[in-house]
Amino acid sequence: MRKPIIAGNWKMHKTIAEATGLAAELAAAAAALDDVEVIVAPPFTALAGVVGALPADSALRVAAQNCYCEDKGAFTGEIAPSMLVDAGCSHVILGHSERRKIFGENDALINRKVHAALAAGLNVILCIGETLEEREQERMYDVLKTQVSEGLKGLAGEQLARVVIAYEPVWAIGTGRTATSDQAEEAHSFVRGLVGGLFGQSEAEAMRILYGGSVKPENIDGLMARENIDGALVGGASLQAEDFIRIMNFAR
Ligand code: G2H
Repeated sequence: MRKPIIAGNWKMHKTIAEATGLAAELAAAAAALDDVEVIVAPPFTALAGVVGALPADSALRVAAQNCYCEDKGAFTGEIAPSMLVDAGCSHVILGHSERRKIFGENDALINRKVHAALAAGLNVILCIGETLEEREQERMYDVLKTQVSEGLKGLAGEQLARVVIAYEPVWAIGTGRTATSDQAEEAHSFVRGLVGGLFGQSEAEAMRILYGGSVKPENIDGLMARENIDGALVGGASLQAEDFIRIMNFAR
């Protein structure tokens, strides 16, 4: 049985005070849910504040939204994986489509980041997903295959166990247009098959694959009902406690 994960990606939203307040509310709700892993990804400036505001035994885990692939050095504006560990993070989101599209990140760089994050002891949420154009040109499977095989290249068993994949079709991100549960299940099942082909059947069975793209309290139920959907990476609907707590509760 794969334990479901509900992760909130706050993107470039929230002051330190707003982030710590929301995290405290979510931590209280997460404490009652021992069958769901709940993760929040505040902006960098709020990470240490959020971790500091949580009770020592909090079930809420904290992720960063990105990191660099070096441990230190002259990389102005970048954050090392070890700095995220120092701030109290347990996870990092890598390869989000906004990083790929707006900041030009490619699979090779993302793979270096995955290795660096895992080496520092972080868990990785690796985002993949096709654009609308790629889907319409029937290149979706090729794109997913490349993103999975390049993103996970060179990983061994123990490291792979600390990776979660988030399938986020780019055309569904922040658009209000969610993939149907059939479309999502089809992609998730394909991705699980890819992991199986690359690493083995038991690794594929153990891999949590989250869906992301306009997840809301109204559509989480249908997504979670599907065999290969193990949770969600939630953007817009993770910014208020009420919606996110409803989503957390649907995932049980
Ligand atoms: C996809 C998702 C969170 P939203 O980016 O990663 O955002 O739920 O707003 O589409």
